Amino acid sequence: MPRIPPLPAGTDSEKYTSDTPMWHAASYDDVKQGRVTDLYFTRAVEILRGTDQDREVRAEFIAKVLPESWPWAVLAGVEECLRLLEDRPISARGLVEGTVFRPLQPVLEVQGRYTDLAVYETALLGMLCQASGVATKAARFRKLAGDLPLISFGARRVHPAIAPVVERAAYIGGCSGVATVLAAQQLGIEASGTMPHALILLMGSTEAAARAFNAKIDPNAPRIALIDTFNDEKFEAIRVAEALGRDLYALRLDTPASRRGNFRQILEEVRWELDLRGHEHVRLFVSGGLSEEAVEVLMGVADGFGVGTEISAAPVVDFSMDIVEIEGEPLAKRGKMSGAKSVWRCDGCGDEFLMPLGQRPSHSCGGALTDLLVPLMEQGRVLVELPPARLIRERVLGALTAEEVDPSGHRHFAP
Ligand code: PCP
Repeated sequence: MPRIPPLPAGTDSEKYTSDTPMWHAASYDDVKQGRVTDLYFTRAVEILRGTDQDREVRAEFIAKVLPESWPWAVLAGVEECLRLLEDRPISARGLVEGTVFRPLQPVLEVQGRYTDLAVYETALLGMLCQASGVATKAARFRKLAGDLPLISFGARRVHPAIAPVVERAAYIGGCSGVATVLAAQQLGIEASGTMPHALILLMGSTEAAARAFNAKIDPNAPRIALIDTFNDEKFEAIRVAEALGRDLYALRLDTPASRRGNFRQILEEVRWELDLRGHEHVRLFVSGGLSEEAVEVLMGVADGFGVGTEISAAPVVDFSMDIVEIEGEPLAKRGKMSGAKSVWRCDGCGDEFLMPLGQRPSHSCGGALTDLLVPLMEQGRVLVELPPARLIRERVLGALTAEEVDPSGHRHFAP
């Protein structure tokens, strides 16, 4: 067993022994105990603890702007935030996981003695920023792909210790499935996949690999052959379709950029040749460096997408956590609006209103107004059902089809 490099002096060494294999990742206990925190928070606690200045605060999480000028984003990571704060003397209000939100809308507010919550700021932000970015990117691809299969392929772009976190966010955002086995198990779904180029190289031909797949792999697994390894996609498609016949479910084109040219025309040509020969049942899946724009161009000829980097390495949503109230008195730093807030949404017209907590907007479209910031935790006790990712994903899909994400955004500030 290779020895783990010695830890910096002062680390509680009884936790890290040479027979405790670990990556350069934080353990559950490291995060839960607040060890994944920025030093200046521990210093603030050291200065404030036991003094009159250590007071009850409300601090809210807001993104002033969204990446790539997104007009909306999908909130993900809330469950882990609540697990982190559970059993701590902290209360919280917030949007439920999977809610579509907009810039400057509070998504979470924590309340408690400052020194009880300070060391969690780093971890809370990390849990929300990354997961919300991934979920939003997945949702943006879902809107472009309509009801077509959209598989998250991107675990290979992130550290394996957090791959299930990233794939959960991609699934919540609207991906139909995920490629990593562990993530699929945690989500309670079947993992999605086809075949790697390596299999075809070792089997000597795409046809041989497809036949072997058909002979050896679980009969319930869809037969999807990768057809860009050796030869032109058109001729590979015909050969594989004729070899597998009705057993063939789909072909995957992962055509390298050096050969891609007009990818849509390649797909149209393959589609033509397959249909001409009676293989209308064979679907065409695409993957490889797919961007939102690429999916938009391929709609109408592609029957499914595998997206990796664009989703798993999505830009983070730049949330910040800021005090907005101390001992019940509104107070915030320059650039932030002080005081606890409500985010009202009209279920009639979709309009949204940011109001001081306790104030309702005057709105007259006849729809019912709901404050989206709901009590999530009371003194460390979780108050809400934490639904499985499957149900959170359904909430997101519902929002994507509703008015909620139309470009205008319907957002109003209090007068
Ligand atoms: C992999 C897969 C997708 C890539 C990586 C991940 O390609 O087939 O095309 O998607 P992304 O480009 O959106 O990040 P290769 O590694 O070339 O294929 P394989 O692993 O099958 O050899």
